[in-house]
Amino acid sequence: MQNDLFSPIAPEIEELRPGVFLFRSHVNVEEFMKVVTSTAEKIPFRQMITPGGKKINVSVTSMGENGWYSDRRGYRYERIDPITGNEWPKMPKNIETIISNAAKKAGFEKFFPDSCLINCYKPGVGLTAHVDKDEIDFSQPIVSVSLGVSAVFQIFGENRNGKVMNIPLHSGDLLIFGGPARKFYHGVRKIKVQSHPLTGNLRFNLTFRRAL
Ligand code: MD6
Ligand code: FE
Repeated sequence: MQNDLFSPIAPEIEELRPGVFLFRSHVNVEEFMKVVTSTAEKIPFRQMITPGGKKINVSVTSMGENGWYSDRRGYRYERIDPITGNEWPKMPKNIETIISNAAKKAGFEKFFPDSCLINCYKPGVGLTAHVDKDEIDFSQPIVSVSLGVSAVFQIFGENRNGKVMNIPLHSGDLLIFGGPARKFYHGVRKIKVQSHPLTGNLRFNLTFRRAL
């Protein structure tokens, strides 16, 4: 389809920089929020501790075969939640399909996530610059879905003092982080006080990963 300056239709997918693809308003927010709620009913959101002993501001839970976990012993993926002793809730097949299909459109043909980390942000909470490096295969992307109030996602590049690219993320947006960007520093600015009909003043972010 033609898509020039005068086209009234926004492109479905935008490549913001090599390896970073944005799909605006791509997912059904109610459908994804139901999955967040049912996951949190089984494994409640909690603040984890970094290996250095600091409490992480963002609250997290997980679904899928493996859940991301952090404490004094390090960052890692666990099959069983160390706190509840339970398996992480299953990743619904329809959700996995939506994610794999989006990855395919960005050129990642065989992305089958085995983990989804769910972040919960209250107003004033952000995420400092980091690289996700607890996964085994960096040729696999990370696919993220934003729900609730808006945020500013920041990409710094190969080191954390690189020139920052600010990307506003709204409810329903899907972002793919792969290729050369997979090892780029990125973070989330402190969330402002806002309101969303389904989440109140909260933002949720789901990151689908191939961990192991
Ligand atoms: C967030 N996202 O948007 C945090 N990491 O709340 C991430 O840290 C992230 O969105 C890797 C790939 C995509 C992401
Ligand atoms: Fe990240």
